[in-house]
Amino acid sequence: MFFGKPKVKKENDRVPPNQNVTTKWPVLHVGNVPYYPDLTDWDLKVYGMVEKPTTFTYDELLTLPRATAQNDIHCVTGWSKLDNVWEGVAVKDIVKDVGIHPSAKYVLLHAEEGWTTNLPLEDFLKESSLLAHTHNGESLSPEHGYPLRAVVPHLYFWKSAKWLRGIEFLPLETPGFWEKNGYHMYGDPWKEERFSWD
Ligand SMILES: Nc1nc2c(c(=O)[nH]1)N[C@H]1C(S)=C(S)[C@@H](COP(=O)(O)O)O[C@H]1N2
Ligand SMILES: [Mo]
Repeated sequence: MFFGKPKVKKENDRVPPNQNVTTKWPVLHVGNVPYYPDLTDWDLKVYGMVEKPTTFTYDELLTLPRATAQNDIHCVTGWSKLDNVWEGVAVKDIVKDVGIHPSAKYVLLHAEEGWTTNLPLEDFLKESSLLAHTHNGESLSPEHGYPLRAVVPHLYFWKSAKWLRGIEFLPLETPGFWEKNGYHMYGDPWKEERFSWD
């Protein structure tokens, strides 16, 4: 009799090299946690190499189809957290009507206080990328990115900008905050692309 490989991935196959699984959720960022007593002053700008630059209010964002995703996150400092359930908006729904110009090849995500991170357009547009407002059934806490954060689970978690306020489409790759400070331009956890010299 033939027994196939088990369908469920073993935990080992899910944890990239030199990462440790935690059930806690560490808080990591530079700068201050922004607080929003109400969201009337909040918006999300989608701009750069697009036909129709668009500004979303929070209410407008909530009218878009609701996306749910389950994934694992891997922080460059060595912790991984498995089976996160996120709710929010799929990237493809945010960019649907903005008309990304064919010469746009990269994205720079802009957060509060001018914090940025860069990634290739193709990676941002991946099916698994989303803009999340909810984690494991609860609204994001201020520390984890309320009201909206990016979640790009296939790259190290520093690419997942908390307190997201802008999505800029660019023809050339522009390093973001950590990328300027020695982190890898791409950041594949399976290849351990932690630093620019890796
Ligand atoms: N705006 C902003 N987003 C950020 C960061 C930051 O400093 N500022 N740090 C990144 C890093 S290094 C990591 S590991 C994750 C941590 O997210 P968490 O605090 O929700 O675990 O957020 C990323 N997003
Ligand atoms: Mo990180």
